[in-house]
Amino acid sequence: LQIEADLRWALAHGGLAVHYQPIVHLADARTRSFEALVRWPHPNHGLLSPAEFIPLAETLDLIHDLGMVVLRTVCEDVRDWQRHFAPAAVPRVSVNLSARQLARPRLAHELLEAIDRAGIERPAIRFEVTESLLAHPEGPARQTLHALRTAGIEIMIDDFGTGHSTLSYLHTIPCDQIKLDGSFVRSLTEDSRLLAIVRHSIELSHDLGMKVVAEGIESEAQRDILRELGCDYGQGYLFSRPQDRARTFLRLQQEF
Ligand code: G
Ligand code: G
Ligand code: MN
Ligand code: NA
Repeated sequence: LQIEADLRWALAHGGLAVHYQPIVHLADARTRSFEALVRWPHPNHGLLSPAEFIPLAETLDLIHDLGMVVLRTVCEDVRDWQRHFAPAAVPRVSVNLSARQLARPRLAHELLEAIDRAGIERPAIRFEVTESLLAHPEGPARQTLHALRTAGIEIMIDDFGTGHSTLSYLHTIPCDQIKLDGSFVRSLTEDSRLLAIVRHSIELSHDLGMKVVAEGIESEAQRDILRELGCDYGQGYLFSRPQDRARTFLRLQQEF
């Protein structure tokens, strides 16, 4: 298939792009960190979203290569930003890890090596993992998360609330923050039961010593409710869409 050949080519020749979406303090809307989101500017099909090619990369067993390309790109961008701005002022960047990638026994070593090679401090990078991946608490994924945290790297639980085992893993899993799935945010203003679930999820996370990011915030009404509920951070089109490296640089210039 042509698309498969194209993906292999893009991976080997710098054909993927990483965009950055700000995660802001809900209190004052200042950028607190970024989520790295991969894009594929395809010569014939336009800018492809990861939903369109991550499954293909997994099928072709290219997901680890893709993940390492994204991580190396992010590390280079962070190093570049740290040269231009005070390193302490440069927000951390979270990188998504897929379930298939987390099954690799030596993953933690490979990730840490990439970060160290770039010459940036380890805590500059964070990783996001989906909670469905944590359903089976033993195995390499869990060891990888432990090893990363021991090395000073924070773990964020992505799409929180959409899995089937939220309460059963939460007390044992090594993580620092949760990202409340956008599906909870979307109907927050009309649904009092949803409101109760979100309120208690935030309270539960705080009791466990974790901060909360709400994803998919598109309206001021959603932001105001989440702020009232004590949610720490927000991400969504209300604040900013994911932006390319150049626009992200301009944002840093304006804010820091
Ligand atoms: O905007 P959005 O279309 O960027 O992302 C769609 C999905 O792709 C999300 O679930 C997101 O977590 C995932 N995703 C984005 N970038 C990456 C990446 O670099 N690696 C992996 N494994 N998933 C990613
Ligand atoms: O699975 P994950 O949570 O990493 O996916 C994040 C996805 O959500 C990306 O595709 C990103 O582009 C998208 N996204 C970010 N902000 C918003 C938003 O405010 N509304 C919607 N609908 N999607 C968003
Ligand atoms: Mn994510
Ligand atoms: Na997310």
